[in-house]
Amino acid sequence: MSVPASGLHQDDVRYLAMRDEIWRGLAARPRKLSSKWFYDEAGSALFERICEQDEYYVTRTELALMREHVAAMAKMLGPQVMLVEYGSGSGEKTRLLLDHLERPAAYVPIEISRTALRDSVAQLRQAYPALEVVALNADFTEPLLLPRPHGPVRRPVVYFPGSTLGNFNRREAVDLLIRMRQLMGPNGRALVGIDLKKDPLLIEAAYNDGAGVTAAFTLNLLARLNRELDADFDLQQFHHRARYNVMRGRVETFIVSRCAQRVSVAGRPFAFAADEAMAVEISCKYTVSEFAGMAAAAGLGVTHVWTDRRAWFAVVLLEPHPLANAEEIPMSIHDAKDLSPDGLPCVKNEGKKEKAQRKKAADENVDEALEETFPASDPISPFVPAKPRQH
Ligand code: AVJ
Repeated sequence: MSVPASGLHQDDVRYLAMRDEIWRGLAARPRKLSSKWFYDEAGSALFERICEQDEYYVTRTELALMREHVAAMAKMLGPQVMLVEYGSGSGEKTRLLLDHLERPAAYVPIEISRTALRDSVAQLRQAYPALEVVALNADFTEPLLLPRPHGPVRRPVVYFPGSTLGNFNRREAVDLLIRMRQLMGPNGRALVGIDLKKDPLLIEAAYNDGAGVTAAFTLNLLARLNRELDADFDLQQFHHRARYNVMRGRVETFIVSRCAQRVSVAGRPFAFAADEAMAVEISCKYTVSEFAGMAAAAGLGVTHVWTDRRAWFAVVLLEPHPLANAEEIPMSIHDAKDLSPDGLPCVKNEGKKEKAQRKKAADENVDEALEETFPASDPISPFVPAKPRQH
C-alpha cells in the first residue's frame, strides 16, 4: 500500500473522508468540488502570490483599511480581549490588531490545516512572547468550544478577515454566523471582512489575473488530487474559468475539461465530456445591507462598518442581538392580579373568541415584520429568538 504525498495513510480517517467527498463531488451532476481543497501547501503559497497581483485588489484593500482604522476597532473592543481567528493565514492583519488591542488576554487561531497552523503559531509566539496563544486544529464550520486562558478575559472577539465568508453560499454563511454567535457568547463581538459589490469588470479581472496565477491556483486542486489521491489528471487538458455572476453577486469559478477524457481518482474512473465544467469556488460580493440582513438572520447586529475610500471592502463589527441570548435576560413579570392562586402567571377568562383574536393579531404582526426584511422570495427564514425563560 502506498503512502500518498500528503503523508496521510490510505486507511487514515482523514484520507477516507477526503476521498469519499471528492468521489461524491465528481459523481454529482453538475460536478462540484469544495474550494476548501485549494489550500494545501502549494495552494496556500499560490494564494499568497495572487495577493501580489495588480488585479487582485482584495487583500491590499483590506490591509490598507485595517491600517487606517485598526486603532478605532481596538478601542471599541476594549481591554483583555481573547482574539479568536477563523483561519490563520492572515499574519499581517492579525498583528495589526494584536498591536493595538489593550492587554489582549489570548490569541486563538482556529485552522483546519495542521502545517499552516503550526507555522503561523510559531511566528506569532516569536513576535509576542508574552501573549498566550492557544492553537485549535479544527474546522470552524463545526461546533466548537472556546479554551479557558490563564488570564482574565473581558471579551471574546471572533476575527474572520479576508472575505472568506464569501466562499460560502447564503445558507452556509448564516449557519457559520450562528456558530460564531454561539462561540463568542452574549458579551462577544465579531469583526468580519467582506468584499463589497463594485464594477463587475474589476471583480472579474481580480479572478483572471494576466500572469495566470489564479488559473494555476485553481488547477492546483487537480495537482493535489494527483498527489494525495493517486489521481491522474493531465493539467494541460483542463482550464480555469471565473465569471462574475452579476445577478447572484458572486464570482463563480469552474475547471473545464478541454476534451473528452477519462481520469482515475483513488482507483475509481471518471469520464469527462469535452467542455464539461466542474464548479470549484464561489466568492460572494455584498452590499453592507445585504450582509446586515444575513447577520440579522443569525441573531447578530451590525454596530459599525469600516471601509476604504473607494468602498471596495468593509470590515464589520457584529454583536449578538440581545434577544439571541434571551435565556440570560433577567425578567420581572406580571402584576399580582395576573397570578393564579398557585402563584403561576395566567391569562384570566380568555374565551375562545379572545384567544382567536389574540392569535390573529400576533400572526399579522409577525407577517408584517417578516415581509419588511425578508421578501417572500427569500428562501431563508429569519432568526427567531428563543422564548425567554421566566424567572
Ligand atoms: C481567500 C477566499 C478570500 O475568494 O477572493 C482568490 C480566494 N480565489 N482568488 C477569494 C481566491 C481566487 C479568496 N479568499
